[in-house]
Amino acid sequence: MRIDAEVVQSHNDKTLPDHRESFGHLSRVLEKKRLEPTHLIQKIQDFQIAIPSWALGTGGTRFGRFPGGGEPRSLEEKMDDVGLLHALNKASGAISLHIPWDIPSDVEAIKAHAASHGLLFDAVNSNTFQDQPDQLHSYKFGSLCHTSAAVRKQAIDHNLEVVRYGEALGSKSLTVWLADGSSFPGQMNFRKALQRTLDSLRAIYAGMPEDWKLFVEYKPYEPYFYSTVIQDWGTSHLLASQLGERAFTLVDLGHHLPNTNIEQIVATLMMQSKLGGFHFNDSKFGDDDLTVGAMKPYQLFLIFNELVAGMEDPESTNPSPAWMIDASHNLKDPLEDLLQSVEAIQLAYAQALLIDRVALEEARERNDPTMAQEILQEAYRTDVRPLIAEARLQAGGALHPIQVFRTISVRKELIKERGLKSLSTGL
Ligand code: PSV
Ligand code: MN
Repeated sequence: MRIDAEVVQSHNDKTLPDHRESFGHLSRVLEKKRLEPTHLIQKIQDFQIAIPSWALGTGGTRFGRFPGGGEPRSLEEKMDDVGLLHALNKASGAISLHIPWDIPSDVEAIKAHAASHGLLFDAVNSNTFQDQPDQLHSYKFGSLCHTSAAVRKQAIDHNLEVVRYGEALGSKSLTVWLADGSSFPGQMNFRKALQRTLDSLRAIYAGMPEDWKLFVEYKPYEPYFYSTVIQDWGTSHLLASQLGERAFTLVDLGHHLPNTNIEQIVATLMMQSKLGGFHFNDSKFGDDDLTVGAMKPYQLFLIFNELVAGMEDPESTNPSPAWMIDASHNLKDPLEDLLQSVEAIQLAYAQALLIDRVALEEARERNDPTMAQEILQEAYRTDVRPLIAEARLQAGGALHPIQVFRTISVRKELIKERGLKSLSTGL
């Protein structure tokens, strides 16, 4: 299924008068603050957020999986789903693949398919956290950190194979997320495990093309875990620093212990030019992989405050980070959830663009926390939804993506095409 531009436009026509009114009001508010709406719109349109191929189906809890039907059955259908999102929001112009779930059998055909939807290939992801049926050695006791050189070599070779697929498709980065760790105290020699991980990553780094980046994720725990090898941003940063200039830390919002100050981590990494990528999601308790902005929208805004400060710093040498959603959908329609997540990211980004940075710096220099808070909240309390809608409208997207999604019965159509019991590969 594809959504024609005319369909989107005819839906937009119906709500255009209301939109004009609210956007007109917001424009006047912004202009009073000496903010130029067209400049903001351009920035919002340029901000593309990659969709992970593994988030297009139903996720699962430890106790069950309740699929909603019409899940993509192939890589082509996954791209079709991202194409649907992009047709509606014009902000999801990239897909992030996970090998071996998404092996492209015919590279040229896959590239042409992506181009037909206006999609690029973002970071490719390796998987050494599951055993594949045809695999010689098991990852039960780790992969890049494993005590056995043969297991480590198998995991390194897999990562290099992922790079080759990514190269063929036009990706420019590899994301490594490891479930390596231990379940019981005393089980693992921490020092040796970290050293082996560094050595394995060195082999992967050396095998990447010269214009590629390596993103290293961190995560403090998994259920049943006592330790993870790359437990926090500091460990990831240590590895990335030792690997070289093209290795970076990737921040996944769900990979922190409760109440961690993630915005401060972002600032520190950008200061060190080591923030490579971002996985957006939200959580209440652990790595819940919920819709972005569903729980802690103010925290998201504070994170974007640091991201924008870093990106707008003329002296910063941090490359533009790779933006991606990493979520799981258990109750909601995955496509609706992704539309909500993208919008939440855009809202936080737009609000961070409104911050009066000169005044904020002055307040900080004066040690005036009251004013600093006023300045941040002035931006955060501004309803920028009409600005995001206008950015979509001007790019040819929908004023109200979810409304269009529902009115034209996208899920019903997908179920008709793919069946009620179609299953997507992924988490
Ligand atoms: C597991 O927590 C995870 O969410 C990692 O963040 C990866 O990015 C993703 O799964 C896919 O492997
Ligand atoms: Mn992640």
